[in-house]
Amino acid sequence: MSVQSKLPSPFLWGYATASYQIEGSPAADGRLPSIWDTFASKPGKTLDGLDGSHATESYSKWKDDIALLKQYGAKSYRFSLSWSRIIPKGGRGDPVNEAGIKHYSDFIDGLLEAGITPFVTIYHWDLPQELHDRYGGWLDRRIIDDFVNYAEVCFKAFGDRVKHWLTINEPWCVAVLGYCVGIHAPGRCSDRNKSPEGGDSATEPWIVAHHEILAHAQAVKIYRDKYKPAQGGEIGITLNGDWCMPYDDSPENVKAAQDALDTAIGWFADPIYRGFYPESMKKMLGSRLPTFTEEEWALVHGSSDFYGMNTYTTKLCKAGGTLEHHGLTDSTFTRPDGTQLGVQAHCSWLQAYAPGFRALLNYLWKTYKKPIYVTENGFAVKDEGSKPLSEAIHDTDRVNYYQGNLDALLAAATEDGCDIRSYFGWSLLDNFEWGDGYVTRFGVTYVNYETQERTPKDSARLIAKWFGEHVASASA
Ligand code: GBH
Repeated sequence: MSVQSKLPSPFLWGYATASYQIEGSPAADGRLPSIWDTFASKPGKTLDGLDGSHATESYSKWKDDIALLKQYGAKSYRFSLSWSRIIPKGGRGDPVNEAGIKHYSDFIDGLLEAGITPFVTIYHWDLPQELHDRYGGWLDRRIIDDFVNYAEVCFKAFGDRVKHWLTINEPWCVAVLGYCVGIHAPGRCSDRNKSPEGGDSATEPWIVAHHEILAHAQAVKIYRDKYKPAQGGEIGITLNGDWCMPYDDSPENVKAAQDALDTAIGWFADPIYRGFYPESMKKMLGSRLPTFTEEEWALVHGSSDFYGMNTYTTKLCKAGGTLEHHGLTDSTFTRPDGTQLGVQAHCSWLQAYAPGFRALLNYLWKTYKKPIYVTENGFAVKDEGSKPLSEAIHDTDRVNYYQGNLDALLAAATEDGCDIRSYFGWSLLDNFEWGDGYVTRFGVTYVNYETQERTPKDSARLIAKWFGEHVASASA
């Protein structure tokens, strides 16, 4: 195979996880609850009624996780820090917890000793409960200064060794799932049966997103001004977003696909990379879309060194939906001729469709003109959780998903000219899948939650082999 048909070296490939989904040990070393501890412990909020109290016990088993990454040949590991371990009450006037810092510091040293580059998410959804109780968390502007203070504690403690930072994971999910649909913490929405504490699905998601964007941008400014000159790392945000294809070539469905992209991705990416909001969102929301001052626009525009891309699937979009968080569009996986777009995953929202992954890479590269870090991509095999281990580890649908998407990534990089610098599979381990509890499994490693035994699935071998064959050698 010629050099041109390989990915450039170094290419950061590996796996991603998030603190609340793997760590367990909720009360260890001074940690206090996050909104996810509170939410998941309420009846009916997770499919199996379980929360993250144990998960994969990675807080105590972190050396096993590093050994597994090493065994898989991973070059990089994307993980998130638990705010509640580092500043248990969360705020800028609250004490910093040295034991929490030491844990992550040791972990980072362990990764580096194993030759694995740490890729660190500062916030992956586990807000300290105290900040929610104090002023409503992301609903209040005070969150901006508290987030920036927390980020600075992280830069100071770990920035000598961490050169790849992500501020916030999937701000869309925080705003929409947490404050509009109410299926993620803190579980707010307009429906008082689901959210007796209050909530307004028509206004709160847009306010929350506004504060997320400002908190992200302010943290980036502080990093660039005070830490980057000496530490020399890079920083950005990571956005969820699936490729949106028109259901057919009718003009209204072509428009629907763009409106869906605008709301899924443009809501955050347009302000951050282009300095404006999508027209479709301004039209849809009017005065409910919070505006930025000129000074804030200057802060927000350009506030990400790269495009952080989490993506899983492709949707066929149709005009005429009623949900604003989908840009007033509907979507389906069933083509006009009745066939399915791809192989169905365990979760209803996911089908495998590699051409959509390639198309999205191209769209993001052309639209936002930033190097792309693929920070999450993965698949949950249907009914994997009810199969015996001996069957579950032969995860053919996941193998095919990764094979297809990795070939698509290579084509996007080498044939289409997209600048792609990382690929993280979601996830290293089966883990706490938020509202799905432990029912849905995304790992390339099977986890027995009774014994915490870890067993590699076929997909882990496929990915190691694929990258072994498709990254240019360092000297080339
Ligand atoms: C990621 O989110 C998360 O970062 C990660 O923590 C998680 O474990 C992983 O994916 C697997 O789920 O049709 O309105 O119900 C994935 C992004 C966006 C996927 C919302 C599900 C459902 C939208 N998610 N989507 S809706």
